[in-house]
Amino acid sequence: MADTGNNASGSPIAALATASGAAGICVVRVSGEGALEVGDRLVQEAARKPSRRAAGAFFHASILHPQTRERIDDAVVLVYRAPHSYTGEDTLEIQGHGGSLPSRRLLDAVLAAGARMAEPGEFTKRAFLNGRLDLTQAEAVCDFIQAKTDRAAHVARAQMDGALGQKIGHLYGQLTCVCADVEHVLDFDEGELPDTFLERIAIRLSGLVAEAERLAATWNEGHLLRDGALVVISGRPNAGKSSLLNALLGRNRAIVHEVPGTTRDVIEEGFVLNGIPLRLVDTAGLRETDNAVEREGIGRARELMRQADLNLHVIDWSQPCDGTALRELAAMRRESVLVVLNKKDLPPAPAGREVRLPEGVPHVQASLKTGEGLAPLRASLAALLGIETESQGQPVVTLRHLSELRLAVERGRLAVEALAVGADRLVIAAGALREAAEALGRIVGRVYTDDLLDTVFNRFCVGK
Ligand SMILES: Nc1nc2c(ncn2[C@@H]2O[C@H](COP(=O)(O)OP(=O)(O)O)[C@@H](O)[C@H]2O)c(=O)[nH]1
Ligand SMILES: [Mg+2]
Repeated sequence: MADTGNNASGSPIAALATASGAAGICVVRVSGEGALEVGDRLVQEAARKPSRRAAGAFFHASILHPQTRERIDDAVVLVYRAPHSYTGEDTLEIQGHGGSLPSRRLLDAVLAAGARMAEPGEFTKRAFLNGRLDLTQAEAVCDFIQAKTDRAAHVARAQMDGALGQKIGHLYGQLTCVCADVEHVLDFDEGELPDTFLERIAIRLSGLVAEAERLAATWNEGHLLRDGALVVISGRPNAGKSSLLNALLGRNRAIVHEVPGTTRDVIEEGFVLNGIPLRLVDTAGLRETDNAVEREGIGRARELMRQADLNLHVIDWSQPCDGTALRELAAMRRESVLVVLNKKDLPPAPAGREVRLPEGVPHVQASLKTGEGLAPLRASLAALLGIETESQGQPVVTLRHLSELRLAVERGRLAVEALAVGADRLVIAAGALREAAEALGRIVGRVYTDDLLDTVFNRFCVGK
């Protein structure tokens, strides 16, 4: 446990804040106690020493290497003073010319002037420790940088503004109140308690548990927004798998050919559906074969099918149903498959040999040649992935948040049950409520350990 309200400054850290490589400018950021003095050792002109400048000042200066006195570059220097900076510490931003060598030389000079290289996410970690943002806001910074779609960026931006942190913070506050009430009741004699007192606490608590459950249910969307969904196209050779990839992408990415076994390797393309990034994969057709290359391709296909968030299993409805396609289907998890009955422009297989799907398997009919059925196919795909609506800006949780929410829900329910039994279970209820509150506290970082901070900030890049 720790108090995040203090304004502690660490020793000065530095990192390149911009990506390395050819660019107009690069920004080296220095933060911590003594950051401005690090700047003093770099700036040549006596009148422009950063420690003598007011907060918000920016000026042009010649940058010298503090030991060799070599002129490194000229730069624009920005001065921030604690607590009014990203980290809450004294901070300098030095904007030099871009390019990998100039930026490396500038960073080297800054390190030689007394800063140490920052660890991944250390600037944001210091911002958290100085109470500039809560843990969910810090995590959102990383999500925002890594966002692959507008929708993901929008959700991350809202989380940076505190959308999730406020909800969790509110729940945490309420739960702490309930916990205090229960602990308060512990001091009473049983006869002194109003009849419905425990009942009223239990009702309040049930509402909080339901709210935690609602938040936990946003995990699927959060996972898809952050990690994307793996959608694997499978089926027998010539069923129309490559045609499906092309149709969804809207361009001829994969070779479509009447010769069975054309696609042997795995073809993967990015694709956005309702603001969710999808990894769409076309695979080798599933069949028995002596060809070693094709067999390898089929092996890879099966591996991907196991990992898929959704399998699009293509079946040619004009061909007599063969047992293999249905056996493949039976081996897939029901909730992760959508069958595409393709070639609807052709007559069906002869009577008695039509494709008959097992009861309850989600399926759509289409002709990937004419494009018929593509819109319902997209809609079913979205529905099965649980992304049919664009719930813009709703907070969505991560796996870390989910496991804490689950713990809170579990302990919350335990407390509700204990309250229902009555006064002799109050100690159990109070203990469960404390654990529930702590779980929520860890989500926003009101309660934390070094291990928790490591888990959160190790995902970051250096310089953020
Ligand atoms: N008539 C008809 N032919 C199709 C349809 N979809 C694909 N084909 C044809 O079926 C053959 C195999 O298609 P392809 O996409 O390469 O199948 P894959 O082996 O499963 O990747 C090609 O000659 C396609 O033109 C369709 O809806 N109707
Ligand atoms: Mg193919």
